[in-house]
Amino acid sequence: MAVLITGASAGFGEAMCRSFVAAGYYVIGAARRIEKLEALQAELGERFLPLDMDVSSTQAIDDALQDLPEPFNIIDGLINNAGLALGLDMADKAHFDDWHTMIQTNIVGLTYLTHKILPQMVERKNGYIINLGSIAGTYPYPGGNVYGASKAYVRQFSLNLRADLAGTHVRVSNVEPGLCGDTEFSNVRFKGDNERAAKLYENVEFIRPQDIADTVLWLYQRPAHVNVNSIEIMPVAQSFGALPVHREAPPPAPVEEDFEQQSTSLFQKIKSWFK
Ligand code: 8X3
Repeated sequence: MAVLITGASAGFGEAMCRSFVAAGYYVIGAARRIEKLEALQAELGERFLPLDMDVSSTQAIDDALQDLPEPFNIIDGLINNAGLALGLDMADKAHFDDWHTMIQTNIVGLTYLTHKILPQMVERKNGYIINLGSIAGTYPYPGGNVYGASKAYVRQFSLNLRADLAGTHVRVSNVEPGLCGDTEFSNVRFKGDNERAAKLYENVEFIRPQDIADTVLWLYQRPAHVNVNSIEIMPVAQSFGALPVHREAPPPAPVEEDFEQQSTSLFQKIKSWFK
């Protein structure tokens, strides 16, 4: 029996692989960058299986999951961690390709993998799906457009799975982190503008991958009768602001004289001509 963790080559995923192996689980770490996973395997040993998988491609998911060796072929934990944000432009300036990639990875990939693994969990009446959502799925912010919408999907999908899975003993949680550093998240979002990415974390005590890995492992180790539906985590340094209100003075109303005033002023004018 194993736990499958996507996005395992860096950040949250990598930290989760270490934590879960250290806790005694068999872990499949899935990602596109196989060389990073192999380095992780050299460190973690035989409890860790590197899996070359691009979650944005349903075909790649099918291919990767064929012929998993024992004991990795029985997956009782699925941690849908792979996902990305691309760009922070306003909706009218954003690139559709970026929107498409986010939808394909954060929504389609996560949904397809869940659809693929879920039946075996239901059949065995045992399983746990932990999705990585985001505070962006609850709180809108400028430039969050499709990224936030994709995480709102993950949030609602997680809750709807709970509704469908009643009586199956399969658990589902949505983990919703806020500002997290020491990951590639912002470097990817800003497309390699590492200076801009670094600025976001300047003088901020941010959440770290290990904080998320600790939380996910804690969830996984709750007793079988406990389901934490969602868990929202922010650094203490991050909080909420007032909702902005755009104010614009109305244009001055045209001055309309009434008929009596108009005729009086016209009469005065004509009178003045004969003076
Ligand atoms: C990451 C958190 O605030 O950058 O999902 O959207 S945020």
